Amino acid sequence: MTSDNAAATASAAYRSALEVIESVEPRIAAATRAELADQRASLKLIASENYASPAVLLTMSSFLSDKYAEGTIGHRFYAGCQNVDTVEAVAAEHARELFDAPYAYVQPHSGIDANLVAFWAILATRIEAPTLAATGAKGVNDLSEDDWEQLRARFGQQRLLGMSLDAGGHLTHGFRPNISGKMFHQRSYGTDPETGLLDYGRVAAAAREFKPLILIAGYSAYPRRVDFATMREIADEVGATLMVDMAHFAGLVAGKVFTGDEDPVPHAHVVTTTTHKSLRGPRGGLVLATEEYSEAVDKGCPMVLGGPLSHVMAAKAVALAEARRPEFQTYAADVASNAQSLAEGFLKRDARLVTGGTDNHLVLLDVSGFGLTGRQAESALLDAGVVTNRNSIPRDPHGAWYTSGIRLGTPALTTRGFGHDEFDTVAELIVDVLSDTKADTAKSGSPSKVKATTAAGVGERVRSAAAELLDAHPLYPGLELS
Ligand code: DSN
Repeated sequence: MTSDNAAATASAAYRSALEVIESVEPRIAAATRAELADQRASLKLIASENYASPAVLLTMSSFLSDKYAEGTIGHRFYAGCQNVDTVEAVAAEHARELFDAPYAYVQPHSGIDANLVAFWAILATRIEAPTLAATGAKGVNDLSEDDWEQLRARFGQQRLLGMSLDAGGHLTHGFRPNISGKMFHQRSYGTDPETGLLDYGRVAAAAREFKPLILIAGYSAYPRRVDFATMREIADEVGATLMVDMAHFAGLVAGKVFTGDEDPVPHAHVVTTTTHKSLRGPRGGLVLATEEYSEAVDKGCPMVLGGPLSHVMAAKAVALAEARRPEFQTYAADVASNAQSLAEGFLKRDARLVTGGTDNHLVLLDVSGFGLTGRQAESALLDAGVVTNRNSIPRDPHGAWYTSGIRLGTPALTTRGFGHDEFDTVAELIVDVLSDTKADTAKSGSPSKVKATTAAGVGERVRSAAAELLDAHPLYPGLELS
């Protein structure tokens, strides 16, 4: 199909679907149309968002949603799952081939779910099996209440070492308000106070002292690459399982930007990811594992997951098939080189970046130099049509809610076709807004709780400059809803 034909076919499909929806609940049809209009009209720089293809999006609107299929391929708790088996097997096959992984599990509904499956699988493989052997039980169903009590006590004493939230780690990596910080005794490793970079010597020292069951690598706001071979050496030295959460950079792994020591799959025991960020698939998660952990991962549903979303697994299969095409490697390389252009655009305008730059898909802008908190900057940028999210920076004086940083990523706008010049202009527009935004600190002693005001006319000027860029790179070109 040519791209013109594909756009015409997708337009017809969406128009028909919206007509059907409109006849039942017009407000939902209207919100769906409005969301496309909003996304088309804004500079989307949220590092964890992207635009999936019409093929991926359309795959989710299907009859597969109507089927219950708890369990796993060929072993379901419901009858009549042959088509779901096909869908799950095709998605898993694409995931294994794309990432060169021995085993893939495509059921998780999100990245947090994928991490829960991984935690359970690691506990089940590392702790449950020896305990089962000691009790003489053949399986989990044979365990007595006393055995379970012992297991719970043993689980409670396990340790997790992950990257701290303010250094760029994720809340599921042991942050207290998340279950990961409650299931495990938790400790974090940070980054070097001078450079903001990961210091593997310090990670190793923390691992030697803490002796975690699980060492987690991966991040959601660290703008640099990670040496997973070294992380594996550290894990092996202390007998830990290396779990890598590649939710943010799975697209760069799939697109062969991260290879060798920077590809987590050959080094980690278990790898988790979302499918909707740089991987550009539907909203969801997946887990890759070595054979040793595969049996326990396969029990993710119903152990910690609700029934699989078969229509989303189908869309994962379509997205993973797209990611296996050569053009996805070009896309991934562009995501990384565009992030460099964005970083250079900030640096030449004297803005401060955490770690001084980037070599992945995101930059972390320290907005304290503009006299703003992350929350004030996020809000001023949103008013000018630039969608970002506030983010802590290492040792952030304003904490995780107000923050001192803005996280910006290139995956979405690269999908729209933005290149180096456009990202340089994006940096210029952001610096314009932030330079002309002043916090009203006179009203309160705390700069974190007050509003900031952008000088008159700046928002309009930036909106109009952004509109020029966006018009030149339309989202879903040729797709018309009316
Ligand atoms: N929502 C993801 C992100 O923005 O990084 C993390 O859960």
